[in-house]
Amino acid sequence: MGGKLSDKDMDQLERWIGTGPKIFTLLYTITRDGCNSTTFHQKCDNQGPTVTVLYNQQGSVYGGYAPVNWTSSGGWINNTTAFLYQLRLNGNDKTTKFTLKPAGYLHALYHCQSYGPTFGSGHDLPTFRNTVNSSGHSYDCQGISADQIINGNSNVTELEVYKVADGKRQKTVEKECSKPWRKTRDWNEQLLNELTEDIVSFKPLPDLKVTDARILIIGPVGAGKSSFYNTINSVFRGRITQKACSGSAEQSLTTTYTPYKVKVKSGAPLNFRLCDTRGLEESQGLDVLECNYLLDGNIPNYYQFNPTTLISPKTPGFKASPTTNDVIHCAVFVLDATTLEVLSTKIIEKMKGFQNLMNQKGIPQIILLTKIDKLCKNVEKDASLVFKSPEVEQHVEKASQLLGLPRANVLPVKNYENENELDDNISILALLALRQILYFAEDFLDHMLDKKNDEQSEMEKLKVEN
Ligand SMILES: Nc1nc2c(ncn2[C@@H]2O[C@H](COP(=O)(O)OP(=O)(O)O)[C@@H](O)[C@H]2O)c(=O)[nH]1
Ligand SMILES: [Mg+2]
Repeated sequence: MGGKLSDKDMDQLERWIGTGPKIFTLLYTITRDGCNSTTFHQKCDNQGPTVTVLYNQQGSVYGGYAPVNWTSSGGWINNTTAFLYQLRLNGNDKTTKFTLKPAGYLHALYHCQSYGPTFGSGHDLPTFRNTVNSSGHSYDCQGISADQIINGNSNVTELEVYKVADGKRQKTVEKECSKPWRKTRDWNEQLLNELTEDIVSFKPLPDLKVTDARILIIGPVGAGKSSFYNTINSVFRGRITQKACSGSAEQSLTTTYTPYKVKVKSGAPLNFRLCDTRGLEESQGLDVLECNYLLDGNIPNYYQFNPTTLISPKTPGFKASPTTNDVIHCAVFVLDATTLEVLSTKIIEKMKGFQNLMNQKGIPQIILLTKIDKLCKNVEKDASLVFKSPEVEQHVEKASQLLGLPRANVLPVKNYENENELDDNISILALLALRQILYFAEDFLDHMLDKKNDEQSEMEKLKVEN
């Protein structure tokens, strides 16, 4: 059975010890083995390096690292690599390493049969006694008093001693994350290249004379709509780009209807447009009527939305007879994964209103679930873990329920936002989403073509009959 020390704590201790990867094996805990020095010595003597961890009632976690054996024969152990540390205060991370004073006593540890693990002369950190001694003077306390570390409470709820040996740990995340909730191919350069090729070679059906698949990007302000375009553009440009203004303004930064093109490095444009629009504020923001015009292709490219007057057929530039090129072929709702729970009912209702229109027109809908890096530390570090993260899975489920779309239509992404360089895994995730969006657009166009052909043959039949 494992102890209470998390992987993150072990990572921190490992860095402090500073001699490479370590395996932590629980030797002794007071809640399991009882709080007495005889048992402590039975279990922990002559085990080599150990780390002692104390957990108190106030949520403080602290302790000491002993680089040599504990023994039961009394006396001081002089050593230079032992240290004391704190990991948490009030349940929050607070990491400090207290090393031995260079010119002070090197009384790092005190061995005594009737004591628990004891650090420093004074002692700096005694255990199994009622008091915490702040008169210790072997370790450099950096101006932090013992009372501050334990937050005024010397009652511990647990004390653990781990044996620390060289070796690579299998981290809990890897264990937890071994089974994906959505299957994808192996994530490697080959997958990235294949996705890139699929998207570069994408062409809407020639029979419909559609040059570009038109994808409508829609969603609340700050969800990451502009960032998604920037992410896709960056992948194809081979460097981080910021063509679409992104930021964290309360009201929509984007107020024009911009059908962004994406170009590859050589400058050749790809055959789709990601149409950025204004956000979905509760009051202002995109309106159902405007959405209907957008879907039908009435709104001209680069139209500047007016916050006070709605577009109408009288507005200059209004496309009264749009072509198949102008209509929307796939709608993408962009939702911030971290705010799904707090989305206002007004905004949800607004999106459902838009969905009604899309359903009437048969336009496929996708949810792009952004900021998944903020849901899960593992995903933040490595985007390829996305389909193994239970947090992401839960949020995908939640998003699918919110708009009543199948789970397969919810595509998690992590946009480029804080990066200076491209990352293969972030790019793969974005391209997986984009390819799916293009496939849906293709299905819609295919359906339009069938309809057109059927209508034509009906007409011909009628001609023949007449
Ligand atoms: N951590 C994180 N931040 C993101 C992500 N996508 C967007 N952002 C940030 O969210 C903020 C709003 O993004 P923006 O694209 O302007 O949202 P828009 O209003 O929907 O166009 C910006 O500060 C972005 O840097 C993401 O996937 N992860
Ligand atoms: Mg925007």
